[in-house]
Parts: sequence; C-alpha cells; structure tokens
Amino acid sequence: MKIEQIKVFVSCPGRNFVTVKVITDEGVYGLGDATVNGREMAVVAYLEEHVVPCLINRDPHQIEDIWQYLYKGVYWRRGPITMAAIAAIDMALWDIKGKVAGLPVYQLLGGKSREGITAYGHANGETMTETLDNLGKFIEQGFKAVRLQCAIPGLGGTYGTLGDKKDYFELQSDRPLPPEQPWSTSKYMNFIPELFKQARERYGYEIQLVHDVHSRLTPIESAHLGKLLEPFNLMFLEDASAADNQDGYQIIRNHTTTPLAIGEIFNTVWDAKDLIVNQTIDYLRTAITHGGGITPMKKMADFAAMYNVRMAPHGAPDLSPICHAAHAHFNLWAPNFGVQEFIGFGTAKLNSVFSHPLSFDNGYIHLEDKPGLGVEYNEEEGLKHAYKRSYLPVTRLEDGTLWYW
Ligand code: CS2
Ligand code: MG
Repeated sequence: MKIEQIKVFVSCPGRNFVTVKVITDEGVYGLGDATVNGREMAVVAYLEEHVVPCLINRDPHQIEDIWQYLYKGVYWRRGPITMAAIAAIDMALWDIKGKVAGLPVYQLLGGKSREGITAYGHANGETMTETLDNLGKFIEQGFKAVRLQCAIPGLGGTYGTLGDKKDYFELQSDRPLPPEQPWSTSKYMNFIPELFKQARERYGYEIQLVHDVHSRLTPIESAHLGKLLEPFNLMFLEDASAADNQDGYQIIRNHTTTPLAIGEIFNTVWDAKDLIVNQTIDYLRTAITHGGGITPMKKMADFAAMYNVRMAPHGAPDLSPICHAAHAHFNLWAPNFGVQEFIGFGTAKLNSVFSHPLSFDNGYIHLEDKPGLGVEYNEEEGLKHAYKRSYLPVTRLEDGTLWYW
C-alpha cells in the first residue's frame, strides 16, 4: 500500500478547521485534524509545502517511522504549527490502519479500559446566579463533572463567558482582528471563591467541579486561589498559571492540595516533563491535534502514569470532530484516563461537514464501533463554508499592560 495523494481542506462551518485527508493507492483514506485556532493558514502552508511532497509513495502502515521522519528528521523540531501538521498526518495513518484491519483505533491501542468516557460540561454565565442555574441544568442531564466560569463583576468579557454571543461554537466568527479584554486579578480573586462556595451550598459535594484560570495568575497568586478553593473540593484547577517555566508549579504545589491540570497549549512531552516527574500536576490536558498525534500521546500517557498523572485531553470547540473522535479512542484505552472536556456535538452546520461516531448519555461519552476513527469529512459541504480570518482576544490589565489571555 502507498500514499498516493494528500489533500488539505480549510472550512469554516461556524469556525475554522484544517482537515487532512491521506489517500492510498488502494482507495482507503484516513482523516486528521490540524487546526490551530487563529493560525490556521500557517499549518496549511507547512503541510502543503513541506510535508505532503515528502510522503507521497510512502507506506502508510509505517506510522512510527513516518512520525520520526517528520519530527526527528526535521532540524526545526517542536512548536504548535509543526506538531499540529504532524498530528494530522499521524491521526490519518491510524485511521487508515484501523480501516484496513477492520478495527476501531482503540483496539489497535490495546483495547478498552472502560465502558464510558466521563465528560465535564461548561456551565458559563454573565452572573453568579446564571452560572449556578446552568450548573443545575448540567446536573439534571447526568453530568458527573462540570466546569464553572463566570463574568467577573466590574470586568468586561471574562474568559469562558459568552457576552452577547448565544452560541459558543460561533465564538470566533466575525473577528477579523483580535478584540481586547480587560483583566483585574484582585476583582477575580475576590469573586471566584464565592462562586464555588455558593455552588456547594446549592448542589452539595457529589458533582465534581472544575475551573479554568486560563493562565491569568502568577504562581503565588494561584497558590493563594488554590488554598481559598480547598474547602470546595475541586476536581482540578486548570491552567492555574503559565508553565513556560515549569518550576513555577512547585510554588503552587507547595501551598495547596487543590489538584492541578495543564497542557492544552503543550506540543510535546518536553513541555510537561518536569511537571510530571516532580508530580506538580495531576492532569495533563494536551490534545492529540496539538501534541503531535496519537503516536506521541500514547507514549505521554504511559510516561505520565508512572507519576500518577492522569490524561484529560483539551476538548474545546476549536478542535475538529476528527480530534474529538481521536480523543474518544484514546480515552477508552488510556489506563490513566481522567476526564474529557466536552462542549457538545456542535451545530447542524458543523455536522453537515463532519460526521462522527460519538454520543452522550448520563455523563458519559460513548463511541460507536466503526473501523478506524469513524469520522467522515463532506468535501462538498466544506466548500460552502470558506475560511474566515479570526482571532482569540488579547488581554490587558486595567492600566493597559499586556497580559495572558
Ligand atoms: C480552553 C479553550 O477549553 C479550554 O479549556 O482554555 O477555550 C481555549 O481558550 C481555546 O481552545 C483557545 O483556542
Ligand atoms: Mg483551558
């Protein structure tokens, strides 16, 4: 079997997605997701100009060798653009291998370690009451874990809230240039513990709760927040602080028992090596699309397991359904799976372009048994939704200093 052609598609059924289709001389094909939110066209150029020509006529079954060729074989290793490009090819090759074997990808990884994939939903709100009412709706739907984000009084456009947008899937559209949002650490710190206190008073301690700090705090500020939240038993605090310097997490860890999760912007195991070995985190949140594919994620999971770190892949709507399906296969297998972020199955527009094998029931994601990843990309529908340049917001402190979004 040989790789005959590789197509790269960009479509915007609500938001932009970069999709790779690896086609073999025997007609079998595989799909991969290469979406990097706000930098989509850089991945397209990387793939079309520098990856695709090197892979034509190679044996698609040699997944490991092709991965090494694209990673180790290239002088310029790592980084989000490179690793998303490699990830998409890798996903597509696992998809092909599964289709040829007549087996779902999780079977190739080692089979199921569980029946259902525990998912956490997003309860967002513009006020504390709205966030807490939404939490109640998630509990009614059977969710076992829910993330709480709320607009901070006195601050416009806080991360995780919708503002005037009705639909999280369309959060990114119509933003040709990055919007700016203000940030105040003190306003945030004064508010968030109260949100979790009221959540526990209203709904008790059975529901698992998560909160995403989105890297807005320094390590010592995160340590303080972690301590304030201890009475409310969080499942984890996500992106409590940026970890460009992995040692910073020692500071947080030394002060609080609130569990910590990080990794959605990590590209390789090297971004997390110290965090794992020093056991300063509890969950690794790298996505298959941004972490270089299924091949390295399997290795990362096995490595993390030795240090009691569980896998909780990023599940934001800017990853395509191909990545969400790949996560489901990975999560069914990974012995140290923790929880899957889950934002629902998207709009009718999204589902007209991508079809997927996932369903949700009583707090768990289920995967229909289909060979490979079980996803389809409708090329004709994709053409109807042209790429739209759009960006994530940029954050500034109230005095104008640029801050992490
Ligand atoms: C996030 C994302 O889902 C999450 O936890 O932090 O919403 C993230 O901001 C986006 O994926 C960025 O592209
Ligand atoms: Mg996050």
